[in-house]
This record gives sequence, C-alpha cells and structure tokens, in this order.
Amino acid sequence: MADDIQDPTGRIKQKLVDSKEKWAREGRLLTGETDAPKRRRLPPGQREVKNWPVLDLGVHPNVPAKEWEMKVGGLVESPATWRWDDLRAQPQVSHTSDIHCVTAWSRYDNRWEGVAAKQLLAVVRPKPEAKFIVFKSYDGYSTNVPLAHFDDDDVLLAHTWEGRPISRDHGGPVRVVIPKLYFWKSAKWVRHIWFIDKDAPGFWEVRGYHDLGDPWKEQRYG
Ligand SMILES: Nc1nc2c(c(=O)[nH]1)N[C@H]1C(S)=C(S)[C@@H](COP(=O)(O)O)O[C@H]1N2
Ligand SMILES: [Mo]
Repeated sequence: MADDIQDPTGRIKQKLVDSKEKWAREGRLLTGETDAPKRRRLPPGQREVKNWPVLDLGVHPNVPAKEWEMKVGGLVESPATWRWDDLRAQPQVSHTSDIHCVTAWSRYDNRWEGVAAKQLLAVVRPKPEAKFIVFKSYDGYSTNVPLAHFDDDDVLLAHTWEGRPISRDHGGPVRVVIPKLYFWKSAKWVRHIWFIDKDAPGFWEVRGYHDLGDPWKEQRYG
C-alpha cells in the first residue's frame, strides 16, 4: 500500500463533487430554521430514513483489519501508532446515536462500539496549543473539527455497528463517529488523526461546506 495519502481527485467521482459544490454555492436544502429547538429530534431540513445510505468519493479502500494502521500525532505529548490489536486492547465502549447527513437524511439509533475519543485523548495528551484536529483517510479524504467537538462522550473510533464489524463501504475496519456534527465530519477508513493549532479545512470544507457543520444550526455550507 502506498505510504502517502494521494490527492484523490484523479480517481473520485468528479461529477458528484461538481454537483455538491454547486449545491453549496446555491445553498441547496437550506430551510433557514436556524433556531430549531434541540428537543425536536430531527434537525431542520432533515428526513428520517430506515436504511443506511453509502456516501463517499466512490473509492472504497480495501483495508483488512490486520493491515489497518492509524497514526496519531501533531501537537500531542505522546504520539501513537495503533494497529488493530492496539485498538482492541484499549477499553471498549458502546454508544447509540443518530446520524445526520448534509444530504438531508437522518438515521436514528445506531449502536456503535469502539474506543472513546476521550480514551484516545487520555493516551496521546494534546498539548495546550492544540485547538483543531484533521482526520485523513485511506481514500485520500480529509475533514477537520475543533478539538472541543472531538472531546465529547458520544465520539468514538468505531469498529462495530449494530453488533457487526463495520462493512468496507461504511468505512471499516475503523471509522470516526461524531454524532453532533453532520456525517461528513465522521471520517471512514481513518488513517491519521492530527492535532494542530490553526484550523485546516478538509476535502468538503474547501469546496463550500461549513467549517463546523452543526445540524441543529443547519450549518450545511460555509
Ligand atoms: N474516508 C471518507 N470518509 C467519509 C467520506 C468519504 O468520502 N471518505 N464521506 C463523508 C460523508 S459526505 C458522509 S455523509 C459519510 C457517509 O458515511 P456512510 O457511507 O457510512 O453513510 O461519510 C463521511 N466520511
Ligand atoms: Mo455527506
């Protein structure tokens, strides 16, 4: 497997990328209900689905669990490289949460199992100047979040969904799950977790998507 993350734009579905950039320019799907109360389970402009759509750049990297390797570094006291056995040797947690995709579907009650983000943070210990995280994936995808949004009880490095290993098309063997943000922030096939002091927009963020992506504030586009 190539060691460098390649710019994915040569291999991805360019038409899909173009049409999503167009959506961002036009503000497609925006309702303007930015003050939707949290007591309503469905964020503004979303509809509930019972299936689980697959959304990505069209490249599904084949990363067998035994070959998966994740580097965690940047502004941390104790950089780490986790392979599958290292991940499984960490304390395992289960958490049930809703998925909210920017393309307007939401899926309730997904039971994830994996390692809590808070556990990873306890292991690598971010330095005080670390304020943001960039995730990089085996398909070349990247996405960014403020450290404060990763440091939450419902955030997981997940390997299991509904009691079964996460399938390759949904980002197995290991994906990030950040339920309080739109699902494009949840990197599939996660490969690097990098702690940085200044924000660095990822694949969709540089193509017109919102930098934070809070579904309750309908932060679809930036
Ligand atoms: N590595 C990687 N992660 C990714 C993506 C991607 O293209 N590559 N797409 C994002 C987007 S836009 C969405 S909506 C979700 C979709 O996850 P799913 O296919 O499991 O529903 O993955 C996110 N994580
Ligand atoms: Mo998405």
